[in-house]
Amino acid sequence: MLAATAVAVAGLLLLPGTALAGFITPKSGAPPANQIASLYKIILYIAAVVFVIVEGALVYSVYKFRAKKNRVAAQIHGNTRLEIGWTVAAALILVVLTVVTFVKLPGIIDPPNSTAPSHFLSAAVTEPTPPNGKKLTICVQGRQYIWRYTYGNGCLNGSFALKLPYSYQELYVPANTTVVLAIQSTDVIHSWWVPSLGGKVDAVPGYTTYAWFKAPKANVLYHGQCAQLCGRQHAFMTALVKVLTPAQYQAWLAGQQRQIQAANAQVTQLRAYLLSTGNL
Ligand SMILES: [Cu+2]
Repeated sequence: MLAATAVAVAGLLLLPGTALAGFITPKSGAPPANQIASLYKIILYIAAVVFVIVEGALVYSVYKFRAKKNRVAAQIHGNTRLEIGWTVAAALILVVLTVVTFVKLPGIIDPPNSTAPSHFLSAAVTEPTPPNGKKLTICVQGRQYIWRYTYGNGCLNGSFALKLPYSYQELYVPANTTVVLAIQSTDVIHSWWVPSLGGKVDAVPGYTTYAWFKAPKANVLYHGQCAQLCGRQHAFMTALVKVLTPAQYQAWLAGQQRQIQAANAQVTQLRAYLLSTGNL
């Protein structure tokens, strides 16, 4: 029974690229999610091998040395060679995991260059920067219970003064562009997470945290979810990332800017009317 379970679990862990992919391994599809998933899988597979060996030895021993009537167990005091052996083996596995992790870490932390033609890209000092310095910075603001995205340079300091375009819930980005997110919160701690694009990053009131991703293909929609219990409607605090071609992105941004300006003008007009008629 135990052996069957061990074999089943091992089989489950080692099945690559089946319907179970993404169930026990992280989602991927774009950097740095791909690098995170690859490091995760290496560690998972090594752990799976250790699991099978340890559980196999246990099941074998339980069966082979099971109690029989009137049988007296031999009393054994240690086995130096065996004990040194499994200590060294365990230490070696840890060394391998450490080396692999440090080799793969830069790919997760450091953003790559944008490959798209990128006249809308800019550089800043405090955020992760690709080697060629070209990136697109978008400000993400978590609030109970929706994500707000502000586009354009200076979104951290002058989003209202500069009348920068913004959108809610759905984030629009150009493909093949290193997008750096500057993440903030206006109320409680939220957590930005689009599993197929990268790791989780908390949105903490009073702080700015950063994340980056580089979506490879246009016309793809990525799904995310606030990953920090932030209140009653936390479950509805979803995020969508819509990847466009750079040209589509430019057009969308201009359109969004126009619509916001038109809506603001309308509100101003309405306000003036209500004031003049004594209704406000
Ligand atoms: Cu939240």
